[in-house]
Amino acid sequence: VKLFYTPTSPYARKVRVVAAEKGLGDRLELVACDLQAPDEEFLAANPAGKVPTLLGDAGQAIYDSPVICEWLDSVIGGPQLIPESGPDRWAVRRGEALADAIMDDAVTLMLERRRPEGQRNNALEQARTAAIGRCLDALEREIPAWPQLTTLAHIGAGCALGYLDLRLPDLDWRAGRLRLSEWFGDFSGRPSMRATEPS
Ligand SMILES: N[C@@H](CCC(=O)N[C@@H](CS)C(=O)NCC(=O)O)C(=O)O
Repeated sequence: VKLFYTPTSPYARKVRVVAAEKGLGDRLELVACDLQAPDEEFLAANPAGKVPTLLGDAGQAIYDSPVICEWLDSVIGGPQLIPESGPDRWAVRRGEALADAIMDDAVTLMLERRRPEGQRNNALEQARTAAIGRCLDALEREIPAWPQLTTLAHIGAGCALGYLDLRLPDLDWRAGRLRLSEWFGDFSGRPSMRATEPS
């Protein structure tokens, strides 16, 4: 199984943590991508040219990160990260979506901030910052209600928070969110999280 990724992509990190938690180990071949100069094999696999993109052993391409995570969870052995049915399934999928929303807004905000002064869209930055704050507040409320196991929701949340630390530390996401801060402190010590820390 081949994974096209970049070391700092939070979506790719989510997939790498899922693979590690599933015990995929060396069977996951990591292929670092240059998104400014994507190579042909990568673009043939995913016409959108986004990481993460996975190529299965039979050459089948799988994207984007929610689909890859579900695929890994269903075809690889190891602990189940997405409950099969019942209320827990929807709590986990919703938690995953919440984490993905933080990643989407954080990437948008980071790119906007990199634009030259004068071309930056302040209204957009304010709206995305406010959305990140609301999603973090929801995580602070919801995390205690998630299944008491490692699930895809926990992995997504861990990767989203790690990305905020990397790219938007000034947002100070821990302020006023004690439970989430403590939870992240524990969760980021997992071997799967430590092995995938953005460099
Ligand atoms: N919804 C996608 C988002 C993936 C994504 O936006 N990846 C970024 C890197 S963090 C990317 O590949 N950007 C390159 C581009 O948009 O051309 C997923 O969950 O996989």
